[in-house]
Amino acid sequence: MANEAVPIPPDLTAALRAGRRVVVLSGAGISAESGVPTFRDAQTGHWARFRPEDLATPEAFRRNPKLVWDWYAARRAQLQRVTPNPGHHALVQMERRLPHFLIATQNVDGLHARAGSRQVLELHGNITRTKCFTENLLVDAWTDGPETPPKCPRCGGWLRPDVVWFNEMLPAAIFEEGQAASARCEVFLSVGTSALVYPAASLPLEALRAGAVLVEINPQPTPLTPHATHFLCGPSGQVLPALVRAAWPDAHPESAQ
Ligand code: BJW
Repeated sequence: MANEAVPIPPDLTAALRAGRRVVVLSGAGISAESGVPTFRDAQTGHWARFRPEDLATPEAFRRNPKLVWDWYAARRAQLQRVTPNPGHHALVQMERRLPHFLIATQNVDGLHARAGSRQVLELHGNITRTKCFTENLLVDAWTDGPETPPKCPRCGGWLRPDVVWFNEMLPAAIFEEGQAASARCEVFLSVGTSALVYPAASLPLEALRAGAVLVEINPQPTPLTPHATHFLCGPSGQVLPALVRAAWPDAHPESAQ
């Protein structure tokens, strides 16, 4: 893993200081330093222990709704024990200094908002929300009965987390906003994502096609790396604060303030 010494390209620092339009695509890696497991990292990722087709598809939920509900309930409980890390905080500092700044996150953990980021598109939903599997409507409250998952108070269907599983469409308006912002931005940061899951992984490519500088921040190369203008190799909890400090030396990017 790279460390604090990761060199920050001067043209990138200058672009940030000049207030260029910035879009960030974040993935599970940005929350790794908060203690939230990624999906595809060997040993520690969810998919090292479980098969996605058993837990993260509508078919899996139909087959074994209790298994899927319990897995998400355990992840929700774990999220209550973690806090945003310096990578999340650095993006808050960036947003405060840039007139056009947007985070499109694949994460369902809500940590960007908890850190204080305001312009956040949740492409894959949010694990703390619950909706009806039958009618797709959000549900705020329900009565726990003998069965798991609990039932929708309106129609009696199963309840499920409001996240996007494989073979499901992303929320259309949210994804379209991400696409439009990507096509307009001047700097695109792809942070902590394996860039394997579509359509989210198409956003950096759209930005590049439209002429943006593409910056990837990740301790490992990904399929996006050969396309990146700059590959800043290292954990986002170190690289993002270093980037903010290089652009705005008066900033204190590690903290929540
Ligand atoms: C660090 C770090 C540190 C570590 N600092 N970095 C064949 C080809 C192309 C596409 C498809 C295909 N077959 C099927 C598809 C479509 C499919 C897809 O893309 N599949 C690919 C896997 C092949 N996509 C879909 O199904 C999507 N819907 C769709 O396409 O709709 C149209 C359609 C409708 C009907 C039928 C068919 C199509 C929906 C995708 C939904 C993804 N859902 C999940 C679960 C969400 C809920 C939950 O949390 O449980 O989203 S899967 C999982 O992957 C999760 C993530 O958001 C997503 C992306 O993962 P991410 O964030 O990149 O994490 P990792 O673990 O992969 O990577 C972590 C990275 O961090 C690594 O690079 C590390 O190195 C790095 N890292 N520590 C910085 N400290």
